[in-house]
Amino acid sequence: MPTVSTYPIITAAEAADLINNRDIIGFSGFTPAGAAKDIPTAIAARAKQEHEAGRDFKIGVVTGASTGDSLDGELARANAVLFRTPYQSCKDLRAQINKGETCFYDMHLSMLPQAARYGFLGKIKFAVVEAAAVSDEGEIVLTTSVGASNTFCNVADKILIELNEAHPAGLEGLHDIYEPLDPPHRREVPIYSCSDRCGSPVLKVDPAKIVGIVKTNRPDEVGGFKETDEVTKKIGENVATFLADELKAGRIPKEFLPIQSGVGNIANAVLGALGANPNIPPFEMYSEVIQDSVIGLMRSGDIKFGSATSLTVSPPVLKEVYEDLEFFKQRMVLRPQEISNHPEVVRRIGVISINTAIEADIWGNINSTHVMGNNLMNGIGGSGDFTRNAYISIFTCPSVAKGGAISTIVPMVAHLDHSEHSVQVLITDQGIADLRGKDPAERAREIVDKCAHPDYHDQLHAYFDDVKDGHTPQTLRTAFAMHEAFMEKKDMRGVDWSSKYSK
Ligand code: 0RQ
Repeated sequence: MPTVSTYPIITAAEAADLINNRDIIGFSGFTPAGAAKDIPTAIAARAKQEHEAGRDFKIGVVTGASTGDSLDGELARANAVLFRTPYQSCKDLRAQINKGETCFYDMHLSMLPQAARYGFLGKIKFAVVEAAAVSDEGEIVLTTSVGASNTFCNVADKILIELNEAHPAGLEGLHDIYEPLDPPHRREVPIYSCSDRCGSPVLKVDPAKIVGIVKTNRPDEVGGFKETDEVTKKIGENVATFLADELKAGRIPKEFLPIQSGVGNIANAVLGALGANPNIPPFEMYSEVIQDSVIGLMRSGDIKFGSATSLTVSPPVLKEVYEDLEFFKQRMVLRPQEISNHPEVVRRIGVISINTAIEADIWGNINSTHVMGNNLMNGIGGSGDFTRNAYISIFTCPSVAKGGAISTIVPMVAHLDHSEHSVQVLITDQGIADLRGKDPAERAREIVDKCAHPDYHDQLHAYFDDVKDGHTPQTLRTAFAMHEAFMEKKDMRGVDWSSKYSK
């Protein structure tokens, strides 16, 4: 790749000065991996100056998914976010969203790029993308994520690049950039197995749109994971047991099928357990994120190939990958999120999806995003892209949260992200509820008996055992009694259905 010679080399502050109040900006980043860092921080500093001078200054922030603190954290603390989409996991931004100070549109991640192209998000003025290399011809080697960077560069009027020396130019070849045409001209996405490539290793942009390059040397801000504890270990083992049994029963083909795994501590532990189970053959991943545990499993040969849109690994693990880049480039590909999460491909290649719930109800509906029905945690992310189209869709969660005061199994979810029609298997540390081919009353018994914590068995049975009315024997008067109990006395245990809510 030729060196940069034709573009203006500017400082992050100079880049920030190009931005106008209320501009909508598409930033690179899917998780903190590959997220823009210096320019958003400089925009935050500019916003503070503007505010001190009594002027309004906010920007629309569109990204691939969550980002790092130097993007979401800095902009949120500077009160510089006009709106945010499609996903976030930042403490300070979350607080503003939950206070109603910042608008947040929670979107399926596969749909974000087309929404940007269709103009549904407004005019994206700037794309701000992190790169490992840029050629004079406008060929960009992206870094640890693709996300929606290709689309942002395509639709934006102007492109600003953070050329980050922390990532080697040898990353060229890791990515596969393919962007579908829009209806009515769209064709099938030509991917028939996890390792298929159908695009370009570099992102090609109009060089005339590149208005500045900011040179930097900053690592991704990916945090580590909590150590696997007894609960997450048990959840992981239960997932592995379920999949090994499905394989034995012939409901999963003997070659096995690609795995998708969500983000977070539980997802990381589940993958570790799959790799450790001798009854599960080496497998491939068609997922959105490659997390720490995948790297060890690639080394051991338990994971044969990983397709994702981001390499979200902690700094020591990224160092390990960069030290042996050729080994890992043969075993992984990073695609645009529109392709890594594409419903057509997920359905075609038979992805087994494994995502994490905040709570599940006894009918199989899942809440992935809101605590007690109103406070946003992170967002739906890619969980819906995969769940709705999976060969088998699995949700996992601990049976209780907050030291046992919250049952994650409730009569009715306080917010609905994935409906009973899309959810096939629920797995907690207590056991495995197989919901396939079961009617609502059967599902309720299966979920309570197999997945609920013993402290809540009697209480949950008391909710539905004597309700005989309707196909789904729900009682709207009492459906949120456990949530109400938590809000009143910080504990869901001991709800007395008979005295408080007579049927
Ligand atoms: O809070 O740390 O303050 O105790 O939620 O829970 O158990 O550490 O689990 O890190 O795996 O995150 C669903 C949030 C799980 C994540 C969620 C509290 C609990 C703890 C975190 P504390 P854990 P994880 C593609 C896939 C949606 C998006 C998705 C997520 C904190 O997996 O955001 O799937 N998923 N994307 O105590 C109150 C409950 C609770 C609860 C848990 N019922 N009530 N608090 N918590 N259950 C990824 C992308 O798209 C990038």
